[in-house]
Amino acid sequence: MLGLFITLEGSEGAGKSTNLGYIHDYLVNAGHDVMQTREPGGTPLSEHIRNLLLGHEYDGMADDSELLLMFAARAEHLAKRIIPALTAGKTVLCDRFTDATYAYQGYGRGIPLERIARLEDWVQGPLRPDLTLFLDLPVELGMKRAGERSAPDRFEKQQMEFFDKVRHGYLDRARQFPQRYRVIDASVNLEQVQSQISTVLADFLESRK
Ligand code: T5A
Repeated sequence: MLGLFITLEGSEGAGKSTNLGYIHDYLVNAGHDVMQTREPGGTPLSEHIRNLLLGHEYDGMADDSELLLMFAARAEHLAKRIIPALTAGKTVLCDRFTDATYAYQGYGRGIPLERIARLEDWVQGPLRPDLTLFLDLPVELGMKRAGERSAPDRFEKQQMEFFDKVRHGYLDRARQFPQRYRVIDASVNLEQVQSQISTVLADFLESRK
């Protein structure tokens, strides 16, 4: 693999969509050929799975179905877009990846983490992100921001307790993988969030020279 694999994570309302363009432009200005994508999604089949996962048609789907659909979407995404882009030397910028599965399906839903790890190894082999930016903010503030933006999807309809577990999951993983995780304080204003992001990206790109 030649290219860099960068993922962006955050709990609900953390500002991922708001900051993706900023990160994309930063990388392009630094001379990178960037392939921006998202999960679940990123290919026609994976986007179809995304609609099944986020829509309300299958409210109450079994936790294991949800988990396996996430990995089905990911397998397709890796095969059709992520691995070809990395192999071609592109920098892949992905809005959520497997850390979201650990946080939502593992810590949030309570699926054993070892089960997720087995699927991760199966679907990804040794591939892991080189850098993961986690936009962190208190759950109440995130829900308030997300609520002001749009009607809730199937995940956003979860209770506060669920999102507390999700946040705790991300922070736990940030402690487990300090070499690739960078926690950004997303509770502050946009300018301050983007200043933290640019510091992290500058350090990371410097370390890869
Ligand atoms: N999922 C995903 C799993 O359960 N398992 C998995 O394996 C994967 C891959 C879809 C869902 O799928 C789940 C997790 C998710 O629930 P998504 O499409 O990434 O994932 O959906 P969202 O979490 O909704 O993410 P978005 O990027 O759409 O939105 P955000 O991060 O919630 O934030 P954004 O940018 O829309 O901002 C929310 C509001 O806050 C404002 C914005 O203007 C916007 O109105 N805002 C700020 N306001 C003040 N100060 C700031 N610093 C602000 N930053 C943003």
